[in-house]
Amino acid sequence: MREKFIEELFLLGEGQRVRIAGWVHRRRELGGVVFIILRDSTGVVQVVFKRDLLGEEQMSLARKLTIESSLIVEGIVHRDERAPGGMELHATNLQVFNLAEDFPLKKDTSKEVLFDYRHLHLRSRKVQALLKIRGTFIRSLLDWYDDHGFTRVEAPTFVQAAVEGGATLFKLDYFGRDAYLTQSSQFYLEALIFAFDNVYTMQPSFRAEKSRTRRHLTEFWHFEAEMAWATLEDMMNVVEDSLKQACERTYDECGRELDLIGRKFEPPSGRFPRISYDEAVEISKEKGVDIRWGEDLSTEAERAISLEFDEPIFVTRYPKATRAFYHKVDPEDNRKVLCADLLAPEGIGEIVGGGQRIDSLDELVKRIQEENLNPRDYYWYLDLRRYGSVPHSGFGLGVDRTVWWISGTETVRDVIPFPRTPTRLKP
Ligand code: NSS
Repeated sequence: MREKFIEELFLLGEGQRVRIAGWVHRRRELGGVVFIILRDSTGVVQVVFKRDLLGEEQMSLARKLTIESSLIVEGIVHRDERAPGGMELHATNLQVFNLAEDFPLKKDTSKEVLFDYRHLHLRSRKVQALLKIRGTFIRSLLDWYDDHGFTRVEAPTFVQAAVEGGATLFKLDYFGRDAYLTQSSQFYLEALIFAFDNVYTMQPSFRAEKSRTRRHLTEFWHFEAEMAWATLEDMMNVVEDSLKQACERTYDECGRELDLIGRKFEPPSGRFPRISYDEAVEISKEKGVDIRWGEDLSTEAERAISLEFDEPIFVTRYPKATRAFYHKVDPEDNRKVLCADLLAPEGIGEIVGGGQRIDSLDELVKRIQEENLNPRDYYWYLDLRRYGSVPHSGFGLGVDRTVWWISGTETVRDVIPFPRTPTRLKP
């Protein structure tokens, strides 16, 4: 129905005729002339409605236009330095598709109400920019894996056993049996490496995290990769290389969007520092965080550490008790496991968690029993250690958290179209 998107108008010459479509972003009337800022997915343009070009009937239609009304307009390109972007469209024909009711979102609408109206608020130029950054980051990340010999796979959402511990499981009734929403596709990816060596997936994971924090969603987008014949170090190299390229491309392609949200994002360029859990605990203590060796890094500890660095940092080899049962024990210190978290800078904290997996059947059975889990629930996962087991490693990257870091917004909720939290199930 349209001939051009708005951003294409700025390439047209004086006097050219064109038909565009969009929504009323702003409107004002001055001396009988109606000025509309029209918006589509590519940008905004000023459209001028004057009686001499439109006639009385269409002019009275233009006067009635409300915010978010949808319309198709034909007009003539007019170069004018006073117009935003140096160009405006002088309307010759107006077709109103929907005269919008009074738009409920105003300048002073509170943040919580904006989330109640997320289905409308996501038209705002700011949310639009954030979601564009998100889309660009995801595409750039997946490109890296497609270009480096990884096969894309999928895993089920309904599962029968926990990956990351029972505390955050969403339980549901599955035709009279207990089932859960998946916390991670990791175990399925581990099965798939025997067919494809290197695999990845990106799909939602679910966590019943009761606390409402700036960095938790109950449903989040999880990018996960798993690699056969790979050590913890191999895994960290893959995370680093892919994340650097994805950040760089997002920066290159989303300059306009980053400007629009006022974000000065520097894509990481140097090597990501790698520090041990022991060093992380020392840094946290120096910064006044209350932490004892053996505990997981708290949000405050992660924050303190990540503020010390300009690049994302890997923290490696945490105590066994802080990690899920599937982690391989560190051969150099059996109190620890071969794992790594990547902490984003600026106080953001963990965006990636992963490590090397237990590859021995006996060791895995022992760890499952130690955690008071039922080995029968993990029969197929154990089979992977019976038939051609290999050293292997993998990780999960929180897509929402990573985009949150890139865009520097207040909370992780800002960068997903329809956030799910303990208190939010709509829209
Ligand atoms: O729990 S993780 O640290 N690790 C796993 O689930 C592994 N089984 C992944 C794997 O090795 N294949 O979660 C991974 C990442 C974590 O670093 C966060 O960035 C993100 O997933 N994550 C979340 N993002 C948003 N909200 C919540 N609640 C959340 N939980 C984890």
